[in-house]
This record gives sequence, structure tokens and C-alpha cells, in this order.
Amino acid sequence: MTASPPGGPELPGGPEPPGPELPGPELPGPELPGPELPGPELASRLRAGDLSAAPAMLNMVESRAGQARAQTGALLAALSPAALGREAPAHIVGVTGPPGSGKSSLLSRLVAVWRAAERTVAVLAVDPTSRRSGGALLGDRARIEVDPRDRGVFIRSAAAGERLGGLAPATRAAASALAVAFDVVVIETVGVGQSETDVADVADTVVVVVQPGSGDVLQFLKAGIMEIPDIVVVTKSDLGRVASRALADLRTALTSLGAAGTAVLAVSCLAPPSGIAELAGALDAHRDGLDLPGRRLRARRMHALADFTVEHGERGLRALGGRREAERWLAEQERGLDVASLERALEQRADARAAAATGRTRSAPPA
Ligand SMILES: Nc1nc2c(ncn2[C@@H]2O[C@H](COP(=O)(O)OP(=O)(O)OP(=O)(O)O)[C@@H](O)[C@H]2O)c(=O)[nH]1
Ligand SMILES: [Mg+2]
Repeated sequence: MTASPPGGPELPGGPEPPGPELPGPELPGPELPGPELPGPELASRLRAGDLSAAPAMLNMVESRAGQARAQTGALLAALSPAALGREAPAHIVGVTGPPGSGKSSLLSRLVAVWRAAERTVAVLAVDPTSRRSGGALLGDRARIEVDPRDRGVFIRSAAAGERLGGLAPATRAAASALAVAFDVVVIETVGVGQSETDVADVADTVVVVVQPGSGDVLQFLKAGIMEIPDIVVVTKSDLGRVASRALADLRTALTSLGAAGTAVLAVSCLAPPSGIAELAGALDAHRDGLDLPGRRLRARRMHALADFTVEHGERGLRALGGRREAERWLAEQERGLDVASLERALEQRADARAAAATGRTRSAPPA
């Protein structure tokens, strides 16, 4: 008899690939897809709740190779609500906030609460270190800490999108695929403003994290730069008065904006942590009160538009009559369409509009 792997619980579902795949090093996936490429195969493993399909799925959606992109389309189609017969069951949570506000520290604590409740968790941390924004000062940045033997947690750094703090299409695809297999899917992004809007396209619940003494969020809220978050968290409440002051200011601001119902919570992640269970409760409460199909439908449409924009650029958007017009048109499309079908529909519309415009110029030369 051979020794069993240390701490490795037996997983159903056939031979396991060698090596512990969860949570894995926080490195971007290799450019070349692995042998597991076929999207439908990965989709059925995720549908069966096989969490070990997550790394291969991530590698596939992050690959820019043509074959991988086609397989990603097939994966998303196989995991669409039309194919599943329902929305993917996970709670997709977006966690966003300025660099160093304490997002990763908070997630370490939240993941522990979720795991204690036996909920499986996937975290996509959009890593801005290679980008202009920086992030917490090097060395001051906390990693999300989890038990490396725990196969119920999957943590991966995702590539940042083109825009500062924005979401790459791969992150949207990964989040919707992970939502089929995991109980909670978290997207951590740095920034407030654009990234908050992007993450709101994807997440069921958006948490904006601020640290005491930073007025950014207050200003963004008042200036209307930021949409009203679903939940605001003031971190580092161990700092005392400055934290309770931030909490009170945010509550006042939200009330004056007619959003008194938005939960504002204080947490501390220093041992012993505080406010974490309350936050987990507020997240559940938000999710319970949500029009989930409506939110996910919007997410798929925004995902298709993001993919289209990456593919065809600003010129493509202009062919659609601009972003607003594209969103308006998408809102009229059939509810059951998956992301790839929506993207194809956008492409056809852009082509048709471009052809019509050319026709007009030909038949009506300028006077
Ligand atoms: N006093 C105190 N410090 C904290 C708390 N939470 C986080 N910190 C510290 O704040 C710094 C930044 O924390 P992170 O969790 O890395 O913040 P982040 O928002 O994920 O940072 P980026 O990902 O770089 O944007 C670290 O030095 C943490 O130790 C807290 O509750 N209290
Ligand atoms: Mg972080």
C-alpha cells in the first residue's frame, strides 16, 4: 500500500493530474494552451463540480491563440443558462478599491469564513503590478492567504485589461465559467472609477473597499463619478477614530444620495479580526434580494461588447454608433443568447451599418 498524499482528500472523478493544483502560484497562465484544451470537455467537468478543471480552464481563456478562443466560445456556450437550464449558481462578488486599501487582507479573512461554512471559493485577483497604477507599495502588499492543502479554494492572478484597472475579457469568461462549479467567485480589482464600472458589469454584488482617512470614494460618490456600490467596507477599523469618522461620512453621503439602504460596514483584518462575519452576512443578504437573471443577462451583454471592443477597437464601436447605442441595441436582443452569439450579432450589425453608410455615400455624393 502506498502512502496517501499529505492532507489530500480523495476527489471523485478519475485520475488526478500530478501535483497540487490549488491554490497554485499567483502567476499568469502560460500563453500556450495545455493538452486539456477542448472547451466542451472542460465545461462538462465544471458542470459536474470538478474544481480541478479550473486551472486548465483559466489557461484556455487567457490564451490568445485562435484555437483557444474558439474553444472558449464553446466552453461559454456549454455553460450558458440556455445550456444549463438556469443561471450559474455561484455568488459572483466584485471587490474593488484603491491600492493598499486592504482588499487582499480582507479576502483572506472572508475566504476563511466561507470555507468554515463549507462553501467553495475561487478568487481572480486582477494584478496591476505591471501597470501604471502600481498597487500597494512593494512589500506592503498582502497576498490572499489560504491553506495550501485546501482543494476548495482556487486563487489566480488574472491579467489586467487595456484600461487602467479594467477587466480583460478573459476575466469575464473565467468568472462566468467558475460560477458553474464554485459557490463563491470573487474578482479583486484595484481602483475606483472605471474598474468599479467594469466589475459591476460582471459581479452580482460589488463591494467597494476604502481605508480610513482617504476621501477618494466620498469624492467620487459625490461627484457622480462612481455608481453607488452595493456594499461599502471601511477597512482597518483598528485605527480607531479615523475609521469611525470615515464610516459616518460615508453613511451621510450615501443617505444624501438617496442610497441609505447601501450597507456600510467596518472591518479589521488584524488578529482578532472583526466585522468579517457581518460582511459575509451583508453579501448574502444582497444576493438574496437580487434580480439575478437580470444582472447576469446584463453581464453577458457587456461581456460581448467588451470582447467586440478588444477585437475591433474604437473603430468597431463607431461602426455600431458608439458605446451607448451599442448597449441600447444589445438590450433589445433575445435574452437567451450566449456571449459568442451576441458578439457575432454585434459584428454583423457593425458590418451592415458600415455597408449601408458606404452605400449612402455612393448613391448620394456630396453636393
Ligand atoms: N492596521 C491594519 N492594517 C491592515 C488591515 N488590513 C490590511 N492592512 C495592511 O494594509 C496593507 C495593504 O493591504 P492589502 O491587503 O495588500 O491591500 P490591497 O488593497 O489588496 O492592496 P493592492 O492589491 O496592492 O491594491 C498591508 O500592509 C496590510 O497589512 C487592517 O485591518 N488593519
Ligand atoms: Mg491586493
